[in-house]
Amino acid sequence: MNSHDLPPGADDEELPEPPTVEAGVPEGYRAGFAALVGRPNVGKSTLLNALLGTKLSIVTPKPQTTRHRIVGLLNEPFAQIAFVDTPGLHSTHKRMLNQYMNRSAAVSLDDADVVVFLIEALTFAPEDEYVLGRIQRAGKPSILVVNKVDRVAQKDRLLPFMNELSRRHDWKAIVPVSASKRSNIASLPRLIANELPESPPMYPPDQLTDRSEQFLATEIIREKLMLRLQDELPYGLTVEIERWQPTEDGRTEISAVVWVERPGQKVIVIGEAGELLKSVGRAARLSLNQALGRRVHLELWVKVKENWADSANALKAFGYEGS
Ligand SMILES: Nc1nc2c(ncn2[C@@H]2O[C@H](COP(=O)(O)OP(=O)(O)O)[C@@H](O)[C@H]2O)c(=O)[nH]1
Ligand SMILES: [Mg+2]
Repeated sequence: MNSHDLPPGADDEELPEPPTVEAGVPEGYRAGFAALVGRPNVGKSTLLNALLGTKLSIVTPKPQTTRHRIVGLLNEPFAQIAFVDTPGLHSTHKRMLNQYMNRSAAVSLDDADVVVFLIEALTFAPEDEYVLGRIQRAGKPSILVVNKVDRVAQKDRLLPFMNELSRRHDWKAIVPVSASKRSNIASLPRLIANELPESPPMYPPDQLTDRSEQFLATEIIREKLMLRLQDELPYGLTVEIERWQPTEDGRTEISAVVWVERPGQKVIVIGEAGELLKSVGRAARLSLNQALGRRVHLELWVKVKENWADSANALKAFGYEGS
């Protein structure tokens, strides 16, 4: 993934010296990957959206909302930072889907130039300890972001907390923030860029993400479902785009399937008189209009595939493959 690394054989004698400064790139310009890591629910996706100033990664109050790795690109005059939002690293590997999520987070850590480790203010749980262990083994420059400081009533408790953590690891910086209120995040791009290699940009400057519109659409629909469903059900569903058809008048017709694991779940997702699914459809359509910058027509269907989250074939078919 480090596309700015020199290709193999770049030191062969026949090859001309690579130019040290690319045309149009200011001296000292940097580019690279910054992995956002932390246990589920610490606010990684919220921070990514806050830094990009746009909603890219879905957010719900439920842990393990993010299932896929997603790259969000921040272009600054001095750097291009490719933020990698990851599913939270967690130490329990219950199902095949969870293993995929953990693998995907671990790969991001291995591929990163710099690690941004999020924790919640005044909390350092065993799961945080687990992630810190992974970071220390990865041996990358790391920045500690102490999130959700808006929830701390006694601000004087923050400093001792951060002092304690500063002794745990050789951090490049420790930054207290509130991702959801976007407070104190302005210094982060510069601190992160300092740890990136000097390199021309890796992606075109107008690109926001490495993911397709179809992918973003499935994520938005899943977010609206997760926000409306209780208990375990949000973890038993996934969304697949069945039809994606631009129309002559500039709209996009989208037909998507919500896959659940059991017939009983289908009844719940549809809701009484179809109300729940209708409300998900409405909310998703509004959000899609905004995300895609054009009007969409959205149709949702609910179908059952028994135990898809534990089936290698189903996971692959639904896009949970590789990392
Ligand atoms: N109070 C507060 N809540 C936050 C903050 N950042 C994120 N959250 C909430 O924490 C929950 C999990 O956020 P999310 O970004 O999905 O966490 P992730 O699992 O690490 O990606 C959501 O309900 C967010 O609204 C913050 O700075 N302050
Ligand atoms: Mg997330």
